[in-house]
Amino acid sequence: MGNVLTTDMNISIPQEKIRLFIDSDLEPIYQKVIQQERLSSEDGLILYQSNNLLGLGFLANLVRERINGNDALYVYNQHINYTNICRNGCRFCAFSRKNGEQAAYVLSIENIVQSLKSRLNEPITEVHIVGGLNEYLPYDYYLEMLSTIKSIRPSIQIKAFTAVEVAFLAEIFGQSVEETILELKAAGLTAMPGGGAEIFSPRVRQLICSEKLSGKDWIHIAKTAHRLGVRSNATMLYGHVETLEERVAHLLALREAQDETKGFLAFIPLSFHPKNTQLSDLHKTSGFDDLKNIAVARLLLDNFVHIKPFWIMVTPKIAQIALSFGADDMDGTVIEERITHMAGAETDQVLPQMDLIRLIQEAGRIPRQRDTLYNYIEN
Ligand code: V47
Ligand code: SF4
Repeated sequence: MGNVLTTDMNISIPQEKIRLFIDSDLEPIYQKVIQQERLSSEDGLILYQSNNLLGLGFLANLVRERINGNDALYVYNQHINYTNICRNGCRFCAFSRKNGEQAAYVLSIENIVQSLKSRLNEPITEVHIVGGLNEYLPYDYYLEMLSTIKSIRPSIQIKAFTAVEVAFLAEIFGQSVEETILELKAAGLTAMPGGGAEIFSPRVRQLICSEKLSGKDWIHIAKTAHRLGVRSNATMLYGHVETLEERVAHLLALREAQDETKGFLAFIPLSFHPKNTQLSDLHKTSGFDDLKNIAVARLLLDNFVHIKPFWIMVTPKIAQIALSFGADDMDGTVIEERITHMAGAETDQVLPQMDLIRLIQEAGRIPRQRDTLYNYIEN
């Protein structure tokens, strides 16, 4: 029986066991993975084209355990979607409304204060804030939102405003992206969420979000934030009109940016939810594709430390299984998420901390509470 040395941790895996998972298409990639060689775009396509889900998971898990050991992270957080009024009309979005339209809303600073105050008894460490591109809000609204949150809960970390919102604020208030980020940071911003990346391909953007900033601009804003000391996340919206080649190109563009700045904290694949959108004739993604996206991301994004399934979108069950397919982060408790629920997500609004811990433990991993910047919080 031949043994193969798999990682620098000197784990040896019997050949027959490997053959259970790895077929001839994946064999060269397996060799690269154990040599810790960077995968190419051709490798990425082979991975996406493979239906050997267990093989993909086996490979991704080797990398996951090399980077993250047996830990699985979660954060105690709260979401606030401050407005759904948006000048864009992305075809995949069920959340946005035009000003004056039925169900259009803006949360006042007082509403946000109430929402935070109602949960002061919970050990929330992060507030996650995103909204539409609302031309009717003054600049002070954004700064006041951040500083007021900090005054109510000084230790809370604020992960707010995607690159799309930052570009919008800079544009409509006539200042540079740098100035905008620095002012938000001074008002209390800790990090930026990864939304708005969608798929970088201009072809896809033209079809699904023609008014949104380009993929190149999204990356430019993320890199600018990193340069100014604001870390951020990265996402990819999959399961609509994109090709597998376009998914690979998206991931490699993120990898290139990360080589440059090391500023991305985590990558989160977002599964498209079609209900109530202009693309409602498309199907929801399958659990198979959800797990495949986690595994391929883990394998291609060799310079990202954390891969996070968003349980609100893929369900807690898939997120739990994803912990064996490359993922190491369960996101968080999430309270009051609107964007995916407007698009037909049937998941709950809240996953209590005890449930997150149980899901992680049942998956054979060690639960670790983290903060926004991925520092461990000892309980
Ligand atoms: O930018 C919009 C996506 C994003 C739909 O950084 C949709 O920790 C699926 O970015 N179906 C917002 N997705 C959510 C987001 C996010 C979520 C969780 C964690 C983090 C993080 C970031 O949701 C949008 C867009 O890409 N989205 N509509 C839809 N129908
Ligand atoms: Fe507006 Fe964002 Fe929805 Fe696009 S995805 S319409 S930018 S809220």
